[in-house]
Amino acid sequence: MKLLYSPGTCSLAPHLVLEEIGEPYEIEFVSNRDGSTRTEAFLKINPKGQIPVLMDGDSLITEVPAILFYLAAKHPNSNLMPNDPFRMSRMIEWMNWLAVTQATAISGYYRPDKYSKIKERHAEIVDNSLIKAHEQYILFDQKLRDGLWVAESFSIVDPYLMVLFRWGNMIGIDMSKFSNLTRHAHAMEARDATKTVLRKEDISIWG
Ligand SMILES: N[C@@H](CCC(=O)N[C@@H](CS)C(=O)NCC(=O)O)C(=O)O
Repeated sequence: MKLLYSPGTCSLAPHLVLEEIGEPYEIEFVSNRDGSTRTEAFLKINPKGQIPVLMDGDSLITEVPAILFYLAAKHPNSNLMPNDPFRMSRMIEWMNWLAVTQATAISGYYRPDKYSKIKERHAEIVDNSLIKAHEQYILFDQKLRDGLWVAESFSIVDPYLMVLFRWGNMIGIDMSKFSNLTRHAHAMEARDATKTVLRKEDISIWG
């Protein structure tokens, strides 16, 4: 299996899950910043022009949630998905929330040009992104008050939440005021797989 990734981006979530599974895998750096995701060769791999991409033999998988579900389903012994219907629905709820609402909100902070070609509007888009992201972190923190992990036990959505927590630090939000999210980030950081991947990507959760 090979993951096309760029340090600290959303590809960090599948990278963490690959490491959790503990079987050999490869990673290949494709920058999301220097046009590498827009080359003819890359667009043949992913016409959406984005990482992450997971390659497993002839199977090619894109979109963070799809990659995470693929990895969990392919490695049932790793217990990375709950069987209980309610806990499964909780995991999917968060997966959707992170991918659709929060990652989209934060993309406006980094890439306001995707939302308007008019440069004068970019500062407002960045401000709105920060406001929207902040609102979601408040809700995440409230929802996480009943337990350490999102779906009672550790699952594929927890690494993804850690990625989005890290992004909060990166965009200058004071994440320390979210005590439940901070506890979750510390629990993630304590895992061997997380330590290995943070070292490989040469990044920190804290900014
Ligand atoms: N919905 C996609 C989002 C992927 C995405 O936004 N990837 C970013 C890095 S986090 C990227 O490759 N950006 C380059 C670009 O959009 O030009 C997913 O869940 O995988």
